[in-house]
Amino acid sequence: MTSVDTGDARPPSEPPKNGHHDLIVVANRLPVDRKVAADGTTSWVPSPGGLVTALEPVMQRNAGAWVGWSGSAGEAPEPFEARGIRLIPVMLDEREVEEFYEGMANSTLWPLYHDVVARPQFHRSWWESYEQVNQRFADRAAAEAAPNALVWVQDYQLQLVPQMLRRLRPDLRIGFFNHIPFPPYELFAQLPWRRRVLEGLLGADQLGFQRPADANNFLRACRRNGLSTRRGMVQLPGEPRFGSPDHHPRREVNAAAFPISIDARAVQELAERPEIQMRAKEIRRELGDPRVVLLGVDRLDYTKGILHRLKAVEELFEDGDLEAQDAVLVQVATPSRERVDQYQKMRQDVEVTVGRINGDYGKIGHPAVHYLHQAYGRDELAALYLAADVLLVTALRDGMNLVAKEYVATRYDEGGALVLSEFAGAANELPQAFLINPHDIDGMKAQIMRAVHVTPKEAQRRMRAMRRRVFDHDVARWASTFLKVAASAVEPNAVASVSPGDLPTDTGAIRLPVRPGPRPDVLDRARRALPPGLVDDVEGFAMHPSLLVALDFDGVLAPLTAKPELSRMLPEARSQLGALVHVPGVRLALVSGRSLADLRAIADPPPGTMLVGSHGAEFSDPIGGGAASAELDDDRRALLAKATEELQKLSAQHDRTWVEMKPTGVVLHTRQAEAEVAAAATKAALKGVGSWPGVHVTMGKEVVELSVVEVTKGTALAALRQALGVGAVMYVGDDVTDERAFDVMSVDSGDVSVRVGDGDTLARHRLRDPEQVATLLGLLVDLCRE
Ligand code: GDG
Repeated sequence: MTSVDTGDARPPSEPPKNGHHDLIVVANRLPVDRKVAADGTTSWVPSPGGLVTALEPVMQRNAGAWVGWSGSAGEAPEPFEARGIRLIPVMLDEREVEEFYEGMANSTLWPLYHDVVARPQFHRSWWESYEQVNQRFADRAAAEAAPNALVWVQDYQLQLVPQMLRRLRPDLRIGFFNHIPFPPYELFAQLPWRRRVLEGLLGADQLGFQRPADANNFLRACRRNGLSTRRGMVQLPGEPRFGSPDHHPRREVNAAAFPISIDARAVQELAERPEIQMRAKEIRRELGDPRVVLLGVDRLDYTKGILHRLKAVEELFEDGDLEAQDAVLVQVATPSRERVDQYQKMRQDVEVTVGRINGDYGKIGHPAVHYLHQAYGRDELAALYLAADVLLVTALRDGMNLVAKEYVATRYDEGGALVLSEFAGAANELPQAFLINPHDIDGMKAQIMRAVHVTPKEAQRRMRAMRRRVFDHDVARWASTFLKVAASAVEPNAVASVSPGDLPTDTGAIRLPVRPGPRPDVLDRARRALPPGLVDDVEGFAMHPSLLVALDFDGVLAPLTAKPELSRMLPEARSQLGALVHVPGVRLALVSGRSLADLRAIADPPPGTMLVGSHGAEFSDPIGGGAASAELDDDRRALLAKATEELQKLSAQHDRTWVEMKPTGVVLHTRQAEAEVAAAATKAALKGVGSWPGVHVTMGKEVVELSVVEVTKGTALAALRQALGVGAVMYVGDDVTDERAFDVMSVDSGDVSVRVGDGDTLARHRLRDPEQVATLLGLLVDLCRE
């Protein structure tokens, strides 16, 4: 029996008096800073930071209370109201600021949780201070909370509060959200107090993380410490009952991903104000009307990859890809944690680098980098976002990164381009950004230049998809989703009053649809054979209770051949699909440009696989095994007949091309023709039938598809998702036509998109060949069977 102590079933020796707030947020900082004016008067101003930006609207709407530190050492002010929120200050003395805040929080946990990009320091006195301060926050929240209130504890500074609070007030429902990543166990294990941290967190009913991978890391840490987990629920053994061989019933704690967001509408409304638009124009003028404005907005923090970004930009100036006359980087670096050594060192490095770039590449009146070590108002930030052609988010590790989402929400004009680190949580949701690995300087340079040169149409397509995601999943939705699941947590006292034998199978605890985590050896093996980022995402994907795995056939499951009729699925892929199709909750589909009949004959998939042919115009009936295709009205049928006739004529004039007829379209194949003939035939088809009204063109590999109904693999995938009501989708494709599918992947954090082979893509991951796809399927089978 493990001795993990989560504060269960321990009535407080002296129950504190109940307060009267039904919703309490407990966070390290209050959402304000105290400003002292020259005449000595004090006022409170909103303070910058992701957390404040995220929670303010929710708190205002719920008339809740916020328990936090005011930001200055010494006596805490009395509770007060600011921006419609009841603020309850907690005191930190000078030593606690050093040991709890600058020490344990910002010099131990922050670097440890951000992949150790700086070296974490471990000091026992800091830990003691961390415990003391956490207790103070817990005491204060316990005193303010109404009976059965919901208390939402925020972030890594307060990981012990849930357990402390549960001991003081077993009646409360407790949620905890971690704004920063939760590290892989191999790193977390460095923490001398790792077990205490786990116990602290497990005092909550509901734990929220930014990405599925973070929730998984947490669940794995629990397992490594002797707890069992099932479907995202950590199972806590109960306390022994006094004088009885029984135990109190166990409690279950759920850990899941709740990616945070922004108040997108408010951000857009600000950007639409005429004075902000004028200011944006003025900023460009003040910068000397350059052709390209690159922008970075970050707290000056080593996790944000500012030095990596500067290196890439410096090399672009050096290579002549950017010229200081017509390109400029504006870097807003908001002062942050200025008393912490690592931050001082980092500031020096950034400033030396900016100085060097300007010395080498600036011109009189045209510095290459405008470096602004200042905090700005939201108005000015909005104008900067509007003025920027490209926003650079190059974090080495970032829980989410709200700046990326703010930029997207600001761009109501659907302009601008986002370069986004794949190590920011936001990359899970915004795969249409120009994704980069900030450690790969050449790759980052190439992506920055792609973003600089993107056509307005392409930029608009990407921005539109990203905006859809950010507006659909805004902060109100984030908060209400989290609060809803946290609020539905079982009342602990009620559970504690029944004996284990009486417990219903469903204790009423929140059961989020999450599968248990995999064995580490499965993942280690997979990481040797597949890109590690893909393995992480698949791990999160496999946790959804209902999945759709959809794959193109040619080039994905079967190697490409000169003669398509000879295509065969790799045996390894077939055997994995055969296993996958039997996993409860998993639906399997092949989505191909081939006609349905052709696909069925050539692919010969395991029974139970759904088939989508002709790019979505035909689909098999998943239950009955029959087939259906889009119904054509008389006009369309006539159009198709005319198009077929015309294309057949054209094919007759071009050697070794041929025409394939499909129920809703007609296809010109040029694969076997001489290159020049193929090009001429393609051109003629596009200029001719392809330009007719009502005819929709899809370009494939050496095929021109002309359809009289507008279907794409994208519409097919969206329809499948809706019809099956699945939680997350994996799509693997190799062709330009598959890009339409990647484009509709509702970018739900669980979706996984994979492109096989080269070529520009919207997919988040890339694999070399069908052999690797088979390996990926094997991983998925392993994860789903766990
Ligand atoms: C943590 C996690 C996670 C910045 N400079 C100014 C200013 N800001 C605002 C931005 C944005 C916020 O601060 C920064 O949020 P981020 O998400 O980018 O980063 P962190 O501060 O590190 O936040 C992060 C976040 O928590 C939420 O969970 O996304 O991963 O590290 O809103 O606009 N705002 C103003 N002036 C500035 O100069 N007004």
